[in-house]
Amino acid sequence: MTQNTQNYIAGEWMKGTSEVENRNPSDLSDLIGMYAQADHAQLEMALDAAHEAKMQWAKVGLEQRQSILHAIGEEMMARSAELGHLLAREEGKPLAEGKGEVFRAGQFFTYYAAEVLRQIGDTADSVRAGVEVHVAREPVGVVAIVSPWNFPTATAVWKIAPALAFGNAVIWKPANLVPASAVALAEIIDRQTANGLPKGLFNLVMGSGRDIGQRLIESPRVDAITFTGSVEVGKHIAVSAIGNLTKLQMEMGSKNALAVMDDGDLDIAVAAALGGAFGGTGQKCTASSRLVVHSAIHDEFVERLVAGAQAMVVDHALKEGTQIGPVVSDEQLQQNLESVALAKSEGAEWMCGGERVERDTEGYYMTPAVFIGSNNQMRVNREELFAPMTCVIKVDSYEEALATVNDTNFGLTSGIITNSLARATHFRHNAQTGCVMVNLATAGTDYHVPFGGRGDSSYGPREQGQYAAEFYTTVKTSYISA
Ligand code: TAP
Repeated sequence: MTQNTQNYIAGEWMKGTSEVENRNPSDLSDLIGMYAQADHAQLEMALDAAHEAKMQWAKVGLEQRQSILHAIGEEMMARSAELGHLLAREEGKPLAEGKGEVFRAGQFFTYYAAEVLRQIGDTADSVRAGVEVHVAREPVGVVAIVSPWNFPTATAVWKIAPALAFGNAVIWKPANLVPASAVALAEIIDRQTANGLPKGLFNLVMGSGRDIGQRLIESPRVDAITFTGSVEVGKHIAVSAIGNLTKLQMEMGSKNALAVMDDGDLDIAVAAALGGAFGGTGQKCTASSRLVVHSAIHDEFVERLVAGAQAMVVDHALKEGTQIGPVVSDEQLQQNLESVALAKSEGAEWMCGGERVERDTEGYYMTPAVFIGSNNQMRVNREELFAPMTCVIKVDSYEEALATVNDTNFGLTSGIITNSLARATHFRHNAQTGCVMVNLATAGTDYHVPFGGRGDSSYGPREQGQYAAEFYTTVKTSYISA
């Protein structure tokens, strides 16, 4: 279990000038700890250390770099039950989801350990006789990472692992709601300083987004910013980054739709809808908050969906058998209850859930909500919910379903349930999203292939897989006269 509650800067654990309370959203009487908030001077120390350490990292042989990344990943996977417990305690996701997230994050490290050796350049003949051309990728430099609370370990690691693999230094500002899992990860990375990881290559600065986050993304000493979070904060970061001409990558909000066709398998459809809408308590960028359902199977689908939602166990995240934990904070709970009220006021028909519930412990529990009779012009179907809540939109044809799926400012994921190869293929080609799922939930993605969206969902190069090299490296072309 994590020992520290401090920032990790230049390879040292450091107190901040103030502290923030971290409580378990399943049980508000459970104080996880008081966590240090970095001040501006400490951020400058982290920047100094990162610039120095990236030069040392360049001198570390690739096999050693691989072994360091591998060791981090292996430790995360080996300790996924323990670290998943901490994550569940801090963020409120059920134990199995917490463990799964940490294990997957470990796999990111071992995957990027392999990528270390795939960084080979190109050569070309010059148009000039006697001149040879080399094209190589070099690290972009010092990378600022700003991550959200909903997948605190996974979203951070899918940035930290490629950043280090491709030769960069990192300054990580996690969401202030989830400092414990951040510190636990920093402790694992810190252990690798004994194995050659330069001190200062990885730095953890905790604090609020408005203060330390803002200062970090505004710093001219940052070479690249990668952000996952809300569109609102993303747009704000973009203005600052463009002002400094800082390289930028962002993954933001979404409004994913799952289309359920009359020729689809209803068992698959109901399972995909329940998992997509309510997995992660609906607090995920890939959540199926719109279910676009063909009228021919609408009533049967809704009956089974509602029965499934009502049967889900909403309870303390650390209890075995819990399927939906609490939402992360009181602010999020109030926002969710407002979304439920909004759906009702806009004329959607309430079927179940959307109510605050009391459990043995004081926490932020809400039952999974299903609405039907909604249309795609309702605000509730246009704005991201980030809640255990979904709205059914009834359509009469595949064409209407596709048009509805695409009628959004976002474009992260979409899905279709169909047994028609022709429809699946047409949907794959015409859905305006970065990820498309056929006969699967809109959630659940792999780590070795790109992840990202279109529209307001994403900005800049894709994350994950080999595509991450686009963001974490910069290309150098050398001309050599023999
Ligand atoms: P945000 O409120 O946007 O916060 C994200 C991060 O930005 C936090 O670390 C936050 O710090 C920080 N931040 C806030 N204001 C800042 C500023 N002015 N300058 C620099 N950093 C600042 O998002 P959230 O509530 O944590 O997460 C939910 C959102 O993330 C949803 O919209 C969701 O869709 C999105 N998300 C997207 C994806 C992908 S891959 N598309 C994945 C997960 C989540 P604090 O800790 O102080 O708030």
